[in-house]
Amino acid sequence: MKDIRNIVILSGAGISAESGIDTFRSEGGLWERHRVEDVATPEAFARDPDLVLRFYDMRRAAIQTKEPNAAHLALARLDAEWPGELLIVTQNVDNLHERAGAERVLHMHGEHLLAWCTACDTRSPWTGTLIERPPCPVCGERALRPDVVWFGEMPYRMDEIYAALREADLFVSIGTSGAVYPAAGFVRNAREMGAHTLELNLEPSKGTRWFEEARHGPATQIVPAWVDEVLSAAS
Ligand code: BV8
Repeated sequence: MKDIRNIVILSGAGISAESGIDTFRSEGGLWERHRVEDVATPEAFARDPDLVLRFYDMRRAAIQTKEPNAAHLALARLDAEWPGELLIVTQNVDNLHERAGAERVLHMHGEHLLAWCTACDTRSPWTGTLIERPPCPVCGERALRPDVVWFGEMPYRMDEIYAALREADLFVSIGTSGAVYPAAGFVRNAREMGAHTLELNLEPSKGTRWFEEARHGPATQIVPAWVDEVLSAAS
């Protein structure tokens, strides 16, 4: 731990599971009840916008009734106390990292609580619904869509992510199945750059073989324990 200065953390749906937010691939998960190609692709939005807008209106409402858990709070503490570089790259579109107090957070797949106007290309804070086609607060056009990255679309701020991976001494993946790219490839990028790699997940992920170290269990247990370890080693 002594020579660890720069940390990159990748989080997925598993870190928010114990806050009551559905994951995608687990028993009864989102992708069991909805076909990805029906609700999370630009083609689906063109084909049946009501189905897609209702899907995201439902999830946007749901996350606003949930609270950050001990794993989110532990990462917020690490963000506040870690003396070196730290970047929390999340695949999650919920805002529980920020609600827990974390600041160095990057949403590579977008955010539920933003609406993107496809007419004037601005993003506006949004807590309500989009199904009724409300006007854009900036240009007035009724051209708002969820500000999330759908399959086949380019994730956000990839340059910043690759730059942080290049400088990372430690790459930690939390609560993700490693099923979706380019996020699932970050462990190999980090490893090629000489970073130590650690998986914290309920069970081995699809990419578990790429990690030098893995700890398995509920995020609310294994993440606070790991953060205590890291901060006590740093002091
Ligand atoms: C792109 C936003 C071009 C919307 C999402 C290479 C090979 C094969 C395919 C591809 C490839 N490159 C690109 C593709 C295509 C595709 C892809 O990966 N398809 C997969 C299905 C094979 N990727 C794309 O289309 C991406 N765009 O590639 O553009 C490009 C190429 C190169 C470089 C730049 C651009 C865009 C993908 C983004 C799609 N949008 N989300 C929304 O949320 O609705 S993806 C969405 O699903 C999430 O954001 C997340 O990324 C993914 C779900 O994964 P997880 O978060 O891991 O959740 P999951 O349920 O799967 O797993 C939960 C894990 O937690 C489990 O392991 C479980 O054990 C664990 N867990 C559960 N409970 C707990 C726990 N752990 C701890 N504690 C607990 N309590």
